[in-house]
Amino acid sequence: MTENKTIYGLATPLGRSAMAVIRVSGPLTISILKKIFRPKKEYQKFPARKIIKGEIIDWENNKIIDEVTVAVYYSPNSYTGEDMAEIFSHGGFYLPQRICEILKKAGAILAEPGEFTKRRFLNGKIDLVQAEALLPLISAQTEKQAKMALAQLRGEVSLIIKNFGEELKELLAQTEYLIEFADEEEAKELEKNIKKRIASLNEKMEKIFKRTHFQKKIFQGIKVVLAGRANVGKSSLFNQLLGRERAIVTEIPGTTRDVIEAMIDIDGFPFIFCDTAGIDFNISLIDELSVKKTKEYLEMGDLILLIFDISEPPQEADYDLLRMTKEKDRIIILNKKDLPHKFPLDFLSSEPYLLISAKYGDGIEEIKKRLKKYLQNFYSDSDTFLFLPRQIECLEKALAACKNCLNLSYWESIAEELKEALFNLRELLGETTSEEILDKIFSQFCIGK
Ligand SMILES: Nc1nc2c(ncn2[C@@H]2O[C@H](COP(=O)(O)OP(=O)(O)OP(=O)(O)O)[C@@H](O)[C@H]2O)c(=O)[nH]1
Ligand SMILES: [Mg+2]
Repeated sequence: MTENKTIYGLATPLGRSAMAVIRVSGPLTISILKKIFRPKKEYQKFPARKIIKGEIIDWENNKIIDEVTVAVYYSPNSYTGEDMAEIFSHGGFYLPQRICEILKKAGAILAEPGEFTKRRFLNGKIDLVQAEALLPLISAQTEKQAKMALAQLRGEVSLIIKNFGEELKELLAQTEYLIEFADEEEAKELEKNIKKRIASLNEKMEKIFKRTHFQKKIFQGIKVVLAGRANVGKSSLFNQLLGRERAIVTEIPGTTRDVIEAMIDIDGFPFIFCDTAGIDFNISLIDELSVKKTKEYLEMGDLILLIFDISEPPQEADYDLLRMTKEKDRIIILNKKDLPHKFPLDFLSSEPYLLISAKYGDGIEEIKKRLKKYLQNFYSDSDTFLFLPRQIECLEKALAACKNCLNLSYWESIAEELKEALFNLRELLGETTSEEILDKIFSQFCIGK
């Protein structure tokens, strides 16, 4: 058990910076601090949650290491729930590491990745959904990603899950009463009532579950694949969407070989654009591999921007592309509108399209508008956000068990399914999660988190 050891960890990255933050947590925090920290003012007891000015010293030779400020938190009113200190030192490479060395010499041990948050979780300050939200929050690149993570961190999601759990507990108690005690008259009414409540719970969980698929995608970035024949203007459009010359554009067909990916933020939503090799360019081994890769991206893309050159009649590969992406979400784009049109529109069998000129940046805003609209079908700021695979899997299992109840007639079996549903919701919140899974989750964090 490392739980009652006193740990330290750097909460900020090493490197040139004005400041660094070093955290200490555990029962020896105060005695270690007394050894290594010389405050400007004398204190009987370090005041809680106040900024205390002073120096970090190497007490063995009385050398001053750095001028710092320190904040002290007493158990249970701290991040981890234990006694804690945060040392605000100067940044850079040397000083923060030197202070860590002093902490080690004074008896603290280096924290494992995520150990501060793990202790916070184990001390009951947050549940697992809230703990898991931290990593997405600090790695969020767009407004919506941050919003989704913050909603989890604030406990908004957990509250809803807890309410589902409470409802399941009540249903389970009623079902058990029904099995053990209810007389015939009473049973009829109760059976009806329980089934009705299970159906309603089922509906609520299903509503949330249906949104998780896209929430996961938003969290990871929506993959938009630009596809088309060689030379239709995929890379030109890619660059326009990015607002910079990221991909090489030439008049030579087959310019793009490997897939190029880049993330852009459209109104807070992260889109990962993938520029691909022209699908019809197939003369050498490299081309063959390029085409294979493009096809893989066509499979895994969330949305395809299917690009045709309006200045040329459709070719075999255009038909292939239309067919290959038939089942996918796609936006048809007719490029090079500035040139004479030689592309018959009946080729598209009345599927809507956007007419653009990638070279001159004409029609780009309309594409962005369409992308935003595409996501609005799957996202609302007031959603309940569950977007990590583990979370979705728990909800899915709970929902499946709840659904089973509706098709069962033996009340003993229904009680079992209700227990299974409850177990999975508790798993979601980390109430029944194994040490092994917890270790896996927290090991993805950085040391000082
Ligand atoms: N007139 C005109 N030319 C365009 C337009 N868009 C692209 N082009 C030209 O078409 C040629 C090919 O453009 P790219 O963007 O490299 O086409 P691509 O689809 O990426 O081609 P590959 O990488 O070879 O598959 C270049 O000479 C572009 O300048 C457009 O809207 N109008
Ligand atoms: Mg290209």
